[in-house]
Amino acid sequence: MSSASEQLNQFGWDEWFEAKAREKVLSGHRLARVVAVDRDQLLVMDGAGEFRAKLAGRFLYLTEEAIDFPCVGDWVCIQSASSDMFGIIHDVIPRKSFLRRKAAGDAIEYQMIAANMDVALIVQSCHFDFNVNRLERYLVMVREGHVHPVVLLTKTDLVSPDALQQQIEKIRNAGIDTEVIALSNVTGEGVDDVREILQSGKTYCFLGSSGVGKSTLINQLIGRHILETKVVSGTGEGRHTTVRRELIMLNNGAMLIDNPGMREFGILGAGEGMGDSFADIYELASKCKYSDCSHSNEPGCAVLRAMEEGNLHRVHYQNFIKLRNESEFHDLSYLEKRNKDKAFGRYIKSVKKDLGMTRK
Ligand SMILES: Nc1nc2c(ncn2[C@@H]2O[C@H](COP(=O)(O)OP(=O)(O)OP(=O)(O)O)[C@@H](O)[C@H]2O)c(=O)[nH]1
Ligand SMILES: [Mg+2]
Ligand SMILES: [Zn+2]
Repeated sequence: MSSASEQLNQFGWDEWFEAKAREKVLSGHRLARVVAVDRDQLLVMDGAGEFRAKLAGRFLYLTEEAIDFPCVGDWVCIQSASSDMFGIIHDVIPRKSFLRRKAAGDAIEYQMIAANMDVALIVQSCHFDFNVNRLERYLVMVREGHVHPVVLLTKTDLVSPDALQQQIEKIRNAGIDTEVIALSNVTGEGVDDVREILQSGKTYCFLGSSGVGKSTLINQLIGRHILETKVVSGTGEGRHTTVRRELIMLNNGAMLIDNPGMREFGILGAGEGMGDSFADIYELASKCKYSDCSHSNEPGCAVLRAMEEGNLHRVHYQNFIKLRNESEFHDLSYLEKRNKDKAFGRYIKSVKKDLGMTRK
C-alpha cells in the first residue's frame, strides 16, 4: 500500500478497497471518504482534513440509478487543486457493504442509507418500541448488506428487570442469536458495554425508530452534546429530531453514523410488525364504524370507546398512535395514495353534479 493510502487506514481504508481502486484512481486524483451529503454538496475527509466536494459533470451524466450516487461512508476519487473551493468527485469505489431500504412508492427502487459499514447497531427501546418482527426485518436488511448486526435495547430504566428479561427471551425464542446489549442513557447502565465493541478504524451505523435514544447514546459515547435530541411528546407527532446523517469520529478512532428514525421502513409491508404489541387495539379497530377509521375523532370508533369506558389504557393507546404515525403506515406512498383517492372521489362527485346525477 502506498503511504497516501496508509494515512486513510484510520478511516477504514484497507487492502479490499485498494484492490478495487486500482483501475479507478487516475494520477492527480486522490481518495477521500464521504462524511455527509447535502443535496449536490458533499463533505469528505482524507488524511489532510475535511473539505467540500461536488460531483463531476461526467459522473452526473453517466449515473442513472439513485443507489450509484455517493452516500455517507463511500470512498470516492477526487480531483482537487489546493486553491479550489470544491473538490471534484469523479468516481465511487465499489462498496464492501451497504445499508439500503426500499424507497417510498410501488416501484422496487432502493435508497442508500450508508456504505461501507462494519457494524449496524439496531436500536429498539424496551419501553413500548420493542417488537420482534420489526427487529427481524432490520436483521434481514443488515445481513443482506453484509453488515454485522448488534441489537441495542434502550431505556431499561423505564421497565422492570423481569420485563426486560422477557423481551430478551422473545428475541432468543425467535431464533435470533445476535448479540444484545441492554442499556439506559439515564442511569448509564450498559453504555460501557457499547463502548467496548467500538474499535478504531471501524464504522458503526445506528438504526431504529424515532425517539428510541440513538442520538442521546451517541452523545454519551462522544462525551459531548453535539447531536440534537428531543423529548418525546405524549402523542408524538412523528417529527424527527435527527434529520441528517453524518460520519462522526470518536476519540478512540471508531466512526459512528447517526440516522433519522426510520419512518417508512421499506422492507416492511404496511402496518406489519406492529401486530403483536397492539393486537388488542387491532381487535378493537375491527369493530370501528368506518373501515378506514384513524381512531382519533371518528364517531363509532371502538378504540376511543374502549378508552372512555376504561378498557384501554391511555398510554398504550398513545404509544400505538405514535408508532403508527412513525411507521410505514404514514409513509409518503400511503399518504399519496390516500390523497389521490380523495381527489379522485371529489372529481367523480363534481362530474356527477355537472350531469345532474347527485341526489338531493
Ligand atoms: N428514560 C429514558 N429516556 C431516554 C433514554 N434514551 C433516550 N431517552 C430520551 O428519549 C428521547 C429521544 O431520544 P433521542 O436520542 O432524540 O432519540 P433518537 O433515536 O435520536 O430519535 P430520532 O433522531 O428522531 O430518530 C429524549 O428525550 C431522550 O432524553 C433512556 O435510556 N431512558
Ligand atoms: Mg436522533
Ligand atoms: Zn376507530
